[in-house]
Amino acid sequence: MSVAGLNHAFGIAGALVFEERPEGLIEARLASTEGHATICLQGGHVIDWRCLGQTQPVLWLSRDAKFAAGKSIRGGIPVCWPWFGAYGAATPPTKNAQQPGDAPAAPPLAGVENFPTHGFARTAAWEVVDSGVEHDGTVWLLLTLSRAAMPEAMWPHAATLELKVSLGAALQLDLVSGNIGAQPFVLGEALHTYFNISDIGKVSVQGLQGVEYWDTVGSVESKRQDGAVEFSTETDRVYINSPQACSIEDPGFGRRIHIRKQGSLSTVVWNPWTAKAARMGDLGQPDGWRQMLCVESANAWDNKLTLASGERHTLSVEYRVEPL
Ligand code: TA6
Repeated sequence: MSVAGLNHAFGIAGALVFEERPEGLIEARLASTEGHATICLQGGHVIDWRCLGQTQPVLWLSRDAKFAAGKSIRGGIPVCWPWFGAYGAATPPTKNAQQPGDAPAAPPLAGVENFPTHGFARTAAWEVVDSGVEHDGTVWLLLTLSRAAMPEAMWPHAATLELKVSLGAALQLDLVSGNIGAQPFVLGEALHTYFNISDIGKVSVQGLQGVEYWDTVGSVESKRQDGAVEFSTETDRVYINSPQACSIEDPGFGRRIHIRKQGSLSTVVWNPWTAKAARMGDLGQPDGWRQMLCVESANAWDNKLTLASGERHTLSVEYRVEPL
């Protein structure tokens, strides 16, 4: 649908407008009395969120981010679906390789070596379904990834996927997966959120004390979190069986970012540090990586989901900023 068509059908004066970026991608800009957010329709990808009282954006977006058709955008909130990480990786390493999406004992799919990391949803064209403003001024946008946009060769399952983004004093995302086929399938997912922070050496993640995690830097090891998560080297951890809330404490920006979730049993904490950031090349050289921290609400590794025929699953997360 064209920008004009989208604005005619779903635009809301003073609250929601659709615009085309110079590179041709279409964005939805949400505005409430509490803040502003921008969503790129490609990927259902929230790329910006600024809230009242905060001079610094809450989400990090790489200055090297590409806005090209079919390219993942570095930053914001990528939607990882219908698998997390490399397709078919044996995660955790103690289990046999389970092809995400396949019912147990299904034959492996052809061409898996080319399947995109973190699934295809974040680079696919999503469609607008509905929009609205609540009585409290919360503005929301409902998007869907149609079955036609789900590559059959990678995902031979009858699935539905919707994302509702709600902007009020908090930012809330509801990712709803459905199995409309006759067979169960295994699903991995994450809202892979990049937070804008003052400096990776000055922040911590609170709330994961005592939680078991897979440390995936170097050889994969199972460990247990001792105290707050602090950063002094490449960090890439999948906290499992962790439904609880957590928060990012950022004294440099004088704020605490609360992350509250439902329907998510995994929390992924990631910062690439120097060497991996240099290899990735799109984190804003030379040290853009110091201003980002991913805390991702997921169902991954031990917590992959099996959706039975007719079943729906919602992963919800609410972000809220509190001044310190
Ligand atoms: O969620 C952490 C992670 O899996 C890291 O290992 C790193 O690969 C990151 O995601 C970014 O992945 P991407 O495919 O977006 O480059």
